Amino acid sequence: MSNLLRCLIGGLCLLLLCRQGAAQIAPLIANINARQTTDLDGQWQTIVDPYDVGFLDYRAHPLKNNGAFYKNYKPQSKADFVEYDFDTAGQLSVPGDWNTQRESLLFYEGTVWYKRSFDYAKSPKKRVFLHFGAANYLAYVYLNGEELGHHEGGFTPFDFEVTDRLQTKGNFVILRVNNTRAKENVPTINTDWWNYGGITRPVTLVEVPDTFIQDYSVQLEKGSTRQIRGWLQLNGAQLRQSVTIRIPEAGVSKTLQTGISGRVEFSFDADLKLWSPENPQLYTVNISSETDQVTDQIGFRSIAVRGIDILLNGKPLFLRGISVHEEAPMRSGRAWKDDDARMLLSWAKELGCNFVRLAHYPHNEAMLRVADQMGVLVWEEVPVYWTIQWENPETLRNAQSQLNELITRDHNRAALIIYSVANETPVSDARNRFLSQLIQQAHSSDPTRLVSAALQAHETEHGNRLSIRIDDPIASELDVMGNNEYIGWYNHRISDLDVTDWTSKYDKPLIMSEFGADALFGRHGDSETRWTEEYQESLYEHQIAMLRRIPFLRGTSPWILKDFRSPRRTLPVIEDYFNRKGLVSEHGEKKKAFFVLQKFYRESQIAQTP
Ligand code: GCB
Repeated sequence: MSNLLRCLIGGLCLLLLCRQGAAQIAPLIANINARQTTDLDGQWQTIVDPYDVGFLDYRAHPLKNNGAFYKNYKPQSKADFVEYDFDTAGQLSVPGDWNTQRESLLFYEGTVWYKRSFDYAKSPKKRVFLHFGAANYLAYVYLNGEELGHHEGGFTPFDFEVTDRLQTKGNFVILRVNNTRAKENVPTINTDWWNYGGITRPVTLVEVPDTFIQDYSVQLEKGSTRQIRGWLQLNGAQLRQSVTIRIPEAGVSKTLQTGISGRVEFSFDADLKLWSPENPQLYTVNISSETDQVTDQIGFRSIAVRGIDILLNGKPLFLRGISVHEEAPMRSGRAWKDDDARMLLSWAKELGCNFVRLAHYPHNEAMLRVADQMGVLVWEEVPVYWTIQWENPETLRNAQSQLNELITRDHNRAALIIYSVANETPVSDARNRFLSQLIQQAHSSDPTRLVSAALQAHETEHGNRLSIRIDDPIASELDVMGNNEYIGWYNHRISDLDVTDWTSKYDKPLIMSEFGADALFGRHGDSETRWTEEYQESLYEHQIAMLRRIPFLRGTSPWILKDFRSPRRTLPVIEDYFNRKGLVSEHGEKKKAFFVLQKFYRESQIAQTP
């Protein structure tokens, strides 16, 4: 085959790896923290632009002249008309949501422009990528007055190659970040969480060699506890190379050859100490090619389902979980750093958890890294929440792209065992088709993990008993069924939990992915008085008694670890725009129900210890 043909095929494969519809966006680079990076975090100049005057002219056409804010144009004479100025505008911290940094922005939904200047001395023969951990929701990115591209979806990473656009001095990067809700978006306009806007995760310049290791998977083969199966993808001009995978502590060293598209797949045996919540063993894995090398910390464990059981490393397991929103533990706003992850997961551990459900969208990467280190199993989720536009192909493409970015970022994390593709979505043919495509995508992109969704079962009354049957057509395609129920809060009374029976049409494990009740920390009363710690405590007691009677239950993740902000929650004094179903208040105070769940988990742990 001629070299020209090889290059063409290689180039085509790389193009296919780029996400559809966002051609300017570069393929994601795995494990950027192990790369040579320059962080662009800190104070950025910002302009709040509710009418998008820096983006559209008064006829709503895109601005191309010097009035466009991304040009960062400065008056050339005293008569020059320029109606914006980043240099004298206010600042916001990056990473960070804008809502909790400035009182006037708490409820703000619209555009904020961000600008940051930097110098950059690029090493010869290196390529540079501008990487964003996340920006909610829509981000247009410009460098030195030119558009790099845009990204949709508020919770996943994206990057742009800037190798040929960087100057040694005086670069400026500008973003238009817009968090306006829209029906066709993912999520759609209606949610029960705060629509935090801004550049909510770190911004980094990543420097890599001309041909670099773009991504790799080093994981145990599904169902195996000793066979490693994986692949590696190079990016650049020199796509055929010899590459080596080394795990020194396990005595592994394998040298392989990439094909014309820069990819190689591999499979070999290794004698490994398996990762588990009790022993979160991580191995240093060195991956090198002729032009590049990268080191990761990877744990090896197997996760599978057999009938109604979930098997971790071949042994049945009960997932003692808790649902978590991505809100900082002891300050306001979005969580994004290691310390946040460590504190949230420490609370989960104190509860006795071996599992967390990261609801309702992809959380930051630090959460996964810290879960790997602390030994906490993870359910990750895409924001296909409530009523998405099931018939809209653009909405599906958007959900697929967010799922793809999530899988690409986290597919080497041992902690991650479940991808959830939806939360409380009403059954219809269009919804079933939509979810079916996401389920297939998750299974084919990452065959080593389980796929779930938080469903809602419906009940019938039989005399004085309540009967609930899990019978959702999409469940037949899931590995694990999730189910949310609010018996004793949104429907029925707490005492009805004592007469509720569960059945399922499917021979599959169930995780009760939500139940709960709101309680304001420090508000007391009897167990029938709403909003009190005693009501919440009683609901947990009766829920747990009911859960113990579900034969196919293999996990729980009650709603929720900590009180979180939600614009739906308007009740003065009690809610004040917080969902109060937390077991911990927004200030870290533990409510009575915390200790009820802790007791249940301690008992389950003892029952499970061999
Ligand atoms: C649910 C949703 C969750 C809400 C929760 C609630 O069913 O999945 O996002 O926050 O109920 O508190 O109502």
